[in-house]
Amino acid sequence: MKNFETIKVAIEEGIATLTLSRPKALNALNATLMGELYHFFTEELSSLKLKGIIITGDGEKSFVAGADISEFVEVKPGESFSPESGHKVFNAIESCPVPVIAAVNGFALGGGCELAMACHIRVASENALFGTPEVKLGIIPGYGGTQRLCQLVGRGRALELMMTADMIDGKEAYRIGLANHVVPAGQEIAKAQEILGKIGQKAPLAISKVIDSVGAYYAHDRDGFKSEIENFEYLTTTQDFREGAAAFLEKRKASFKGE
Ligand code: CO8
Repeated sequence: MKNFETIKVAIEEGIATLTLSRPKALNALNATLMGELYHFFTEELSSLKLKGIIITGDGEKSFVAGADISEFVEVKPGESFSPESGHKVFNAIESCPVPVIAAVNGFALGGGCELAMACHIRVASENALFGTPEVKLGIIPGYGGTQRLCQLVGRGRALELMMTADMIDGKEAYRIGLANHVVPAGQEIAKAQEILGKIGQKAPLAISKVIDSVGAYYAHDRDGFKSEIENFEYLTTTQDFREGAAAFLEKRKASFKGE
């Protein structure tokens, strides 16, 4: 695997933990980190045969404190710049065929909150702080956050969070549905591992098609019901489908091969 400058990768029992590591900038997303994330999800993933991925931030203080604001000053007055390449990175995470869990420790602000939202599941520590402070900088969330926040917490709460730039802690994020779980500080990775352990016992191709079918619900250019039918039909041709049914009837644990 490529040697990353800003991401520490540890793989154990089929679970890759990606620790985003720019501690001096509270793990802010600079161009290098975004490029490395994209590389992992598009170039490395398929050869790794993973059961799941956990994304977390280095240190106790921060998951990711947003896009790297120091890179904003490179934009000349009167010029615009596009967050489109960032969309590609987060879309690659969202459509990843194996489950991706954000283990949110500390600040998840701006692009950090957006990154957590692009993951399939969010486990927040009690001391996590989520927020979308972009309007304080004269911009709006630009990595899909205006859309994904609505999907997760509904229009009213999303508008309030984006317009006030208020931060909310892990318990509040859980209460409004932004986080799937809230756990005492330091237990977020263990909780994410526990969830991936459960998912890892199920048929991997079926898991990937759950992700794809749910993705189709939110994609404006896809018919979700049609995608479900196609995915279902495909899964009935797999060996795992035969194994799952046989194991049930033989009252034994299924042994899935992802084939
Ligand atoms: N970018 C760059 N550096 C940062 C960032 C950041 N987002 N956040 C923190 N840092 C740096 C600080 O500059 C500081 O560096 P130094 O020690 O060299 O001065 C170091 O990290 C520690 O930070 P603080 O001293 O500020 O720590 P505090 O505990 O006092 O405060 C906060 C922590 C509240 C997190 C504070 O640092 C802060 O408000 N950070 C900025 C948060 C923010 O506004 N994030 C949103 C950024 S915009 C965004 O994400 C848009 C996404 C879409 C972009 C599309 C682009 C194409």
